[in-house]
Amino acid sequence: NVALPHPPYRIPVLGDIVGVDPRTPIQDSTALAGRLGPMFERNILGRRFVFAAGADVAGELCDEKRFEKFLPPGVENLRDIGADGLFTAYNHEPNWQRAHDLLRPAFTAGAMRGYHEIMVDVADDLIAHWEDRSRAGATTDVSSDMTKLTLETIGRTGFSYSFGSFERTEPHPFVSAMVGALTYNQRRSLLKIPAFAKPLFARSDRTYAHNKQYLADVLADVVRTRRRSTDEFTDLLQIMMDAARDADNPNALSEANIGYQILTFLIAGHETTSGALSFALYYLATHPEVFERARAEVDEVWGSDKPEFGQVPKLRYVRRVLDESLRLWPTVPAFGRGARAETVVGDGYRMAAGDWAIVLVTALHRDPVWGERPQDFDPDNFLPARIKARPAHVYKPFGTGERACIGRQFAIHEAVLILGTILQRFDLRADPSYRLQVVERLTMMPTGFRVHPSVRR
Ligand code: MNH
Repeated sequence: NVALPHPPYRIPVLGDIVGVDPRTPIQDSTALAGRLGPMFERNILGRRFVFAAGADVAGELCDEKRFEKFLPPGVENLRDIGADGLFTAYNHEPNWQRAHDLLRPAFTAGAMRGYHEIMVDVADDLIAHWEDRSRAGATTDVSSDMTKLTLETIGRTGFSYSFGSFERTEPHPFVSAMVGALTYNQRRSLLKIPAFAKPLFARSDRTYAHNKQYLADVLADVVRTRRRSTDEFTDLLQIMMDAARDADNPNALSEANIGYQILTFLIAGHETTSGALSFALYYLATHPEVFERARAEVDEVWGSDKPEFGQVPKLRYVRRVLDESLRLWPTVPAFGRGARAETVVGDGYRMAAGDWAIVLVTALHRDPVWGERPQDFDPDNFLPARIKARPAHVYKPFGTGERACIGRQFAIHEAVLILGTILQRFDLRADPSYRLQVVERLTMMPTGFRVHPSVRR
């Protein structure tokens, strides 16, 4: 068996902790990939992380015959919140297949038609907010606004539940509780805290308990609100509640599991799309030639009308802007793969059944298969001819195989609709001195990025 390369300063017991920053594990690992090659390991306080960063080895790990989804420590910790909900379920847990079969029909391309009007309504809230900023001649924080937008969208489409995000100046406390819980779990996956040091972390443990309780309160309110209502609903929540009442439905979920699905969708359904929109707006605001080309397409396809459902996927160039943003900054930056049986990866790296590795999507997306300057932003990377010229499995923002993202079509419809709407109505000016800075909390998101929106004349 070949040994994998690791960072140069390895210390007994502590491992490769020189340069470990629990705030930026992905960006640090991506930088390491540049020096250590397509497959390498980091040993952090006795915990071993194997990374697949190159296109060839990542492609092997995406082979569903040899590998399956694995929950690395960062994701496994989230079971404390998501338990056997769709995202955090182990492959063998029966509720995964049940929830997947039950909810899959609500996520087909055609099903997006049913969400379109609500998505347009939420877009109107964003427009009104940005018109205010425009009138005031003020800037606005892009990630914070995109989070308002995507949280409202998943709340209203999936659960007919509004968080009133645009009526608030501060983020909804659901968002702060979620960010706190995600950040805590990311740190906990990297730093195993020895017993003697536990008291030092008592305060952050208490804050976490608090956040977790708040998330539970929100989910209870979502269910209570539904039970009180006499209206008719067809949303995700209703699909799950109706199945639970139907004794013949093999996909009926327990009340507890429905709760885990609600939290899973409220979190997975907004945080990642918010990041994707924020990165795309960053590139649009800093690449005037791309902005003009995208706007010309919107003008041609939409004119000044509100978009009909079928007009959204016609924005081919805007879609390429989104795809390219998710290439450079895949907002779910890594996923775990476990070997189904003993196998050999790359140049002789042997894995036993159950051994696992992390596909480092950030590094995969900057592999030399992406050209000589993979760090450059170029939406034409997603022209059909260029896609065809690349090997399979080199673009994985939505994961892979059976456990890939169920919300992919939803995210793409929402994001293209919003980017089109912004291009149609606003000029954007970014502070020229801003340097992209990215925060990690298992997901990635720009921070401190503000634009000055002005209503287009
Ligand atoms: Mn989503 C799984 C990325 C939007 C709901 N999502 C995944 C995975 C990736 C991913 C990667 C697989 C992770 C793994 O293998 O461990 N998701 C994204 C990105 C966006 C996104 C980059 C937006 C951009 N996701 C959404 C939206 C929803 C959603 C929107 C819901 C409305 N995602 C899920 C769920 C899963 C998932 C649920 C788990 C699916 C499963 O395991 O069956």
